[in-house]
Amino acid sequence: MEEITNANFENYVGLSEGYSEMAYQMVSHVLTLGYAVMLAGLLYFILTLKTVAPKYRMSNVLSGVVMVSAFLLLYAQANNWTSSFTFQPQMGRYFLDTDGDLFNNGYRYLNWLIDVPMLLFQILFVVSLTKSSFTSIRNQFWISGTLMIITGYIGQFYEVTDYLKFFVWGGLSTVFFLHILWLMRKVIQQGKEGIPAQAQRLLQHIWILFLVSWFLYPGAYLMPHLLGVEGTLFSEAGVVGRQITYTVADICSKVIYGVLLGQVAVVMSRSNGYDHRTIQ
Ligand code: RET
Repeated sequence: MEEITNANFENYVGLSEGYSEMAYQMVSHVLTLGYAVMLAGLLYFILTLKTVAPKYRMSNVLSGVVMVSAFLLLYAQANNWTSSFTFQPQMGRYFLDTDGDLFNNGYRYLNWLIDVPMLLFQILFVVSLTKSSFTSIRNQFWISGTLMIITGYIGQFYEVTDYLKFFVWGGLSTVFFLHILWLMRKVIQQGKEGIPAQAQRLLQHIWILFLVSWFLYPGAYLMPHLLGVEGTLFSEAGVVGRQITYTVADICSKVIYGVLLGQVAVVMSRSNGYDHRTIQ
């Protein structure tokens, strides 16, 4: 096999078996869906800004920041896919284009570097903490969020060539991830105290959405090694599965999360006497 060193497994599959038309197009389409949803989300968060009282508007603003950065980076990620593989008519499949750029999921990680702290801060503008300090939670979110991503970013370069490094960096990243989960649980528990029942229910849904969608990211990191020691997903099915997993996770953790937080803010605004339906 030619030497492609620390490349992601998408390149190894593209070099050996190549991609069928269906696998190649599914990845291309799901990546396109990803950035299109971010632009649609941006429109939604701008247009709903006035449905919440001014003190909650930072939540919409942060969702807007997340949408712009995700749109740009996912656009780059989608172009990276189409420029890395080319159709070979004699084989009827797509193969790695060895003249150009290889495919790398790193664009996503750099996007998370912006979005993860924003998504974590965002909830602090909607809920009120009863016991913990805003600044302390914000700083812990920021530090653990950044370290979780940087360690994972390094680890992903070794997913094919050095399992030890891959699992050690991934394990380190998981420690920071568990810290974030613990903090978020605390924020949601405290946030539920003394607010209307409808807002409490929404916060419970946000917690479940958060848990499920954030766990998809480490799942995608492990994708080439899932199902058996050899990794049955070290194949085009794994490649398609990984990009679908990332896109579902992105839509849930950025867009649906922002929409639900906006709904909590609407309920809270109304209970404080701000109702956008009756404001001229
Ligand atoms: C990594 C590396 C392997 C271990 C763990 C990871 C966790 C990643 C997470 C990413 C969340 C990203 C979000 C982005 C939204 O814009 C880095 C894959 C635990 C939880 C929410």
